[in-house]
Amino acid sequence: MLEALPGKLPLIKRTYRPPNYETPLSYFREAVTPNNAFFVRYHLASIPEIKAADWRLRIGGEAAASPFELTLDQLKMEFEAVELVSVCQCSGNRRGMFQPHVSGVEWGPGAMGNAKWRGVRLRDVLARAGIRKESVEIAFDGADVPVVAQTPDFIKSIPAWKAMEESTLIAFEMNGTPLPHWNGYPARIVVPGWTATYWVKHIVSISVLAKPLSGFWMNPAYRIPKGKFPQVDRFVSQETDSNMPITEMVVNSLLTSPLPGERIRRGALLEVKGIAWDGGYGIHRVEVSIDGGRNWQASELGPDHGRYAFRPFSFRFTPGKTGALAVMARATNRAGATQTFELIHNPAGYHHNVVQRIVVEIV
Ligand SMILES: Nc1nc2c(c(=O)[nH]1)N[C@H]1C(S)=C(S)[C@@H](COP(=O)(O)O)O[C@H]1N2
Ligand SMILES: [Mo]
Repeated sequence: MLEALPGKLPLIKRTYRPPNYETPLSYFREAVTPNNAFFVRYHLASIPEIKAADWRLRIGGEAAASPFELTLDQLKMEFEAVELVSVCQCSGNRRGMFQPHVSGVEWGPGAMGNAKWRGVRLRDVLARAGIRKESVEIAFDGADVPVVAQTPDFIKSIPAWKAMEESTLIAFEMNGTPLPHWNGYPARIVVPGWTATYWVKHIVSISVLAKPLSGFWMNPAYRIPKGKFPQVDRFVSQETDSNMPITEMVVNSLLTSPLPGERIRRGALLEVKGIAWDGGYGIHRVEVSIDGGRNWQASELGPDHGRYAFRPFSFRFTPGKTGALAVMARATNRAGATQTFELIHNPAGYHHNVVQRIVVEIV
């Protein structure tokens, strides 16, 4: 069901309150996702419309030596601006395709997008607050709040080492314009490589913590079983004996053309196209199969917008006989990790990176 939020194009409505809207497949034919088609995900239903002049960002916490506050102008003027292209992907992207079914928002493949983010380095802002040696995590709180008191506020943290990486940003622009309201105006956290749960929108408070953050959205939410995924980044301060927080995205790809069920003429050139991405190692290759997975051939990779961005791929061939034809694509990253053929089941429905199989009709 397509429906437009104010300022957005019609998107696939998953829930209205809180707003959860998915990007239709056609927008992934472009390597950069337009702002007005970018997916929207919220856990809380009370989302204030923030005016730039009223907004303040507080930086503090028990392990910050000198807490302070910033206006939007100060954030933009007093720190060096940086730009990078990065995928923002919900941990639960493709959850709706889990078999057996798991509970949660029933996302198809469009709970993600790729944008050029402009902002300042989180570490530069933290440096001004003077991070003490005992700091373990940096916590983020946005301006949105729960509607009922039983719902916990959405507060997320990342390890101090990740906060200090030069790619971790406080972003105020997306694809050359101020962030859209639904994507975190006036500023959001950008954690390239890591799933979007850490990319807190409408950021109003950053806390330097001397002990691990507790709270529903850290545990039990956003956890994966230990040892089941080829996840490399560790969030050690949050690990338990059996599970750990989700961290970086696993390598994945999405076929954008042809579409399932499409009828294609025998003898006409068929172009298989799609995008591939991972948690920041960069895409090494994408192989395509046009015989249901028996044989695999290298596709051609498109422009490289950096190791955190969507990498387009394409593969051309001319189908020689009529009938059903299964197209598949499998991405491998520069760390040697590749997509799975079998779903790695987990109770929250995260990290779905099963190789797709699209059947078209050659006529
Ligand atoms: N303030 C706030 N930030 C948030 C969330 C939220 O509920 N509130 N959800 C997170 C999750 S789980 C995702 S997937 C991304 C979605 O980003 P988008 O809405 O810009 O696409 O925002 C993250 N940041
Ligand atoms: Mo998410």
